[in-house]
Amino acid sequence: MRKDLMSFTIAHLSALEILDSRSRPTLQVALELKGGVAAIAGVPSGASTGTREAVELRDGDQARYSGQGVLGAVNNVKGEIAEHLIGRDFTSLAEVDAAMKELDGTENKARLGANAIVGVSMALARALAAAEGKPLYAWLPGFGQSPRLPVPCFNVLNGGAHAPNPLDFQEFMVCPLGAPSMAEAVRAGAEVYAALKKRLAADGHSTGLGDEGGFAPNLAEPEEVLTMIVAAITDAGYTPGTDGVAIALDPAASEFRQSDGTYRVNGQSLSSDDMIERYAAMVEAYPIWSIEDGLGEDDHDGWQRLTARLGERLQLMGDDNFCTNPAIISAAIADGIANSSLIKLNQIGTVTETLEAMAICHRAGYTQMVSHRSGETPDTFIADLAVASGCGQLKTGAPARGERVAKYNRLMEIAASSPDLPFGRS
Ligand code: 2PG
Ligand code: MG
Repeated sequence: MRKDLMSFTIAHLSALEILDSRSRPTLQVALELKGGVAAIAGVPSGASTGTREAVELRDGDQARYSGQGVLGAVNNVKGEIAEHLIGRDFTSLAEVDAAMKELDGTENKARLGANAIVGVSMALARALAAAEGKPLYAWLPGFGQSPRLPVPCFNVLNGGAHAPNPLDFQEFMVCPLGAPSMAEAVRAGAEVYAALKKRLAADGHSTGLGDEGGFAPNLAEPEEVLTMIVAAITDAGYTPGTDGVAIALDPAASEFRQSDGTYRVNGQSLSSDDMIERYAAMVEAYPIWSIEDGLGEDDHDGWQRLTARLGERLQLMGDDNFCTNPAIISAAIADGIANSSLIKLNQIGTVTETLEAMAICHRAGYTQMVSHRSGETPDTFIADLAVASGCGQLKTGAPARGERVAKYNRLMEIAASSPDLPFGRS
């Protein structure tokens, strides 16, 4: 076993075009180490993407999947990447990730595709863990935070780019911060979700679902949604707030920022400062503890003012403006922007750089939340990543739809097999 740790060789590498949860093509990567240990990984894909994310390579051939095919990325795994990696001796995942980055040769993995590279990186991490006989969460390297089970943030109501309703804000999450255990936190999420469904139906709203499994009713005013969610938390028998079930928002404001720099919310045109005061009022009226992408990714000065105004009181998280990119996050920290970062593997394109981004946040006192994408596969890598990193927070959609539930179920499985792991925010 020790030998595997010191040095390993990739014997086979392959990829397949599969469908994600939104019926768009993505990659499944299969990797085998010399010695026979094999692993696969499914690559996630976003809809509300930051402009500086690593590039997801799509074929652009309009005759297939309206240009969304990923056969080019598949061929890059089976061709160039496989030729570069197979048969060589490596001693760490970081070495392989660096070798792929170098082979790609661009700043943003645009040549080979971040979707191709991240699939290989994830499959290799899984294979190396298996070769050492460890579960992935116990193998992934930490960086100072000890492993813990994360608070799950359930996206129970979808809008923005994830639903065809008039709601501009993208995500309304319920977070059982006060739950005593992983299993009780999942239970709270599911019970609030069921209570919300009942309320929506009773008020004559649709209970159809958005891309992340949250309801997508015909509501347009964010405060109206918040009122309904607080009522659902109470209906389900929980206390709204950080001692019980609190609310996290991801407005994904880049998506409704206009070319003149204003924000369009339910037909109203708001300046950055209007938005900041709107959030300040929301935080007074509702049990909100975290806001992600409250302003647009290019609204640098607005973000500084938002952080100065509400940063003491709230978790303010960068996503579209941070892109899990160590260099971008370092610059934002220096500029006093946000106090937390969302973490998505495919935004940066390797497991190693993802961990580096988390380490940078940790050193600066920025919290981190591991995240799914709106387009997912049943792959549960992020559940293990959240535990291994010890960041204490994970969002992976509603407690509904197989590709979301798979991650929550994985967390409960880890909790059951490792009863000593602490649970909750760090
Ligand atoms: C986000 C994500 C995940 P997408 O904005 O945080 O919820 O959405 O994957 O569409 O970028
Ligand atoms: Mg986001």
